[in-house]
Amino acid sequence: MTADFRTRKITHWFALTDTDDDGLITAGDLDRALSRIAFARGLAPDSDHVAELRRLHTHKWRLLVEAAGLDAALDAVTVTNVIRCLNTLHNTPDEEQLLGLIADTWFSLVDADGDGKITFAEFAVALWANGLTDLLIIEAAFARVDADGDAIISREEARAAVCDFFQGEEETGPGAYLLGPVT
Ligand SMILES: [Ca+2]
Ligand SMILES: [Ca+2]
Repeated sequence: MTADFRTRKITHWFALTDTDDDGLITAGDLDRALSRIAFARGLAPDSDHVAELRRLHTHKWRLLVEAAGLDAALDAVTVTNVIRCLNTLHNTPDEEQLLGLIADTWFSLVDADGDGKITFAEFAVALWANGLTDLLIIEAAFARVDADGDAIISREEARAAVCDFFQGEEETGPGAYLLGPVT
């Protein structure tokens, strides 16, 4: 039986985030993801900006681990852990808080010039760092997130897309294609 669309999206996100393919997301995976995007953006690894992004990443990691009801000292989660965690949180205020934080962290990572808008170029760099290199897929993903079609992803559009990615069941939702095609 094919899993529901929401579960498939979460599994897709997990596979992209599990950079060394060992079936676990560790703090190291998040750190590698951060390093890739910092590299793609030309940021110095020891810059204050990267330190701030790393702090946000660590905070997000702790929230996820704690929300999953796991030992806060745990340094690895499986896809089963993540799905159970997100199912437990589904439609609670804690889910709103976690997804809001994920959306804000994602926005800060992607908005390279910090002007509060994500351009197509900024978006493409971020998806490229996530392992998505097909320009047609990146264009389609951008168009879906840019709900009002002004060629800019606003904070609100980013938040709507991230929330839809982790919460929505609709294959036509604004976040459904955020990380490319979901199998
Ligand atoms: Ca920008
Ligand atoms: Ca827009």
